[in-house]
Amino acid sequence: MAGALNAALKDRGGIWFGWSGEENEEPSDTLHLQRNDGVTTATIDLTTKEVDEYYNGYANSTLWPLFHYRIDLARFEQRTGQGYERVNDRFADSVSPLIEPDDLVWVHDYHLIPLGQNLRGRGHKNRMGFFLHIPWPPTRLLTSLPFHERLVRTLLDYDLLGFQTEEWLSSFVHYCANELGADVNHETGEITHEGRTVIARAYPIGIDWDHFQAQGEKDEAKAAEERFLASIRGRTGMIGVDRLDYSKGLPERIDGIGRFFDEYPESTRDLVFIQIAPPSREDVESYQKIRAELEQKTGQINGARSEVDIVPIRYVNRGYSHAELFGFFRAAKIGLVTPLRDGMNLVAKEYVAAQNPEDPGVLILSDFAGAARQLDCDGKGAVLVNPHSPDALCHAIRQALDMPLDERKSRFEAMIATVRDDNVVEWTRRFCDDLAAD
Ligand code: ADQ
Repeated sequence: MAGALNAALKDRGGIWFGWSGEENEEPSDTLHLQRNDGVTTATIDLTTKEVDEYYNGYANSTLWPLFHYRIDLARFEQRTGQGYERVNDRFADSVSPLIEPDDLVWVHDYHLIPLGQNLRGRGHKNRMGFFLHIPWPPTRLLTSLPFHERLVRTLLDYDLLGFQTEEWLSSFVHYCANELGADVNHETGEITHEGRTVIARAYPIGIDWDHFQAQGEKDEAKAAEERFLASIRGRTGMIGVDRLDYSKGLPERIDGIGRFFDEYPESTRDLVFIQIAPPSREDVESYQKIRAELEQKTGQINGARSEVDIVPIRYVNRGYSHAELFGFFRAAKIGLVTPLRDGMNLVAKEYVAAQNPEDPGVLILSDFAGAARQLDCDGKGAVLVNPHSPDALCHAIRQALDMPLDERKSRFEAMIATVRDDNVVEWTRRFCDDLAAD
């Protein structure tokens, strides 16, 4: 997300405001202003308590799991909910003096849902938009959130709301119509409630195509591709690249690969799976658990199937640059992107963007990623799977390994046009044009 927004700001100018990522024991209102690579950022620090309640607490232990349909992992604590509201209020205090009357205000993601309302309370009449990078959950899931209505009502103070897909949009519209009793115009996307109208639409995000292609031209990308190929010594490489997050379906993916090796034991000589998954949100307990689970599952399969010269699954717990990822994606003949739920998933698009058009790899993609709506291309693009089913994953891997070059090419050609054309610059243009239109 950060990469996408950086590109947007470089293109259009403006100020990026948010948390600095730093935490202090004592509260401080100091605004850090910086100019880097054509982009001005204004950030504030948070206290340790605020990070605990707002970031690790309400944003990442309540909203993130709930919005990814994981009510079993969601924690509902009044203390963290209040911390979330307080921090959003503090953000509004800090950013308010920076806003000129004719500025467009574009707020991003679940950490900042109430910010627009807080700014309205400080007298700002600007055009304000909000984009949600993650799914919007079905109404009956959302109503399990205490004070859900209070949270959703804050969204009605924006002028424009953006969602990644029609599915998340329609869940939001359903909530407004059924829980709030709002009037909905399905043609225009207008939602009217208590005299105010907000427009809600789908704006599927894309990759920074030009930047990513430029990364692919670098020596670093070529070196990464060669290193990957040298390491698999003539076997077929299959790759997964994800933040280490339970929404990404990593243990389920390993189960599917385990099923494949059970079904085709001889294939440990032909296929190697490389999973790159740098840790994220390590202070949150559910993230520590997922890491342990993944290590255990990978260890089990490798323990059962390795030989002195063969390790079927390689699990790499660190991040790589986009240039290196480009090289790895190009070297891997299968890209495995199987989240249980994902707003969009840009890795799927990056995998396609990195392929050699003369000999492209196969993308296996979860039906529950927003990206599936764009990359399935009427059944002739990505190979769609149900990520919960080890059998489905096993069959998809078999299909990918057996796929003739002609079919790989035609699937690639179906996908590449949307990956190239529906890019992040286009996404920003669409959203900002709609936001600016009165
Ligand atoms: P994320 O959940 O972070 O983003 P995703 O879109 O897959 O998910 O990835 C974002 C970026 O992180 C990609 O550019 C990718 O290359 C990079 N990345 C992932 N794993 C990496 C690794 N191991 N090393 C280096 N880089 C890595 C949220 C939502 C998504 C939505 C995006 C953008 O959860 O659904 O697509 O925002 O809106």
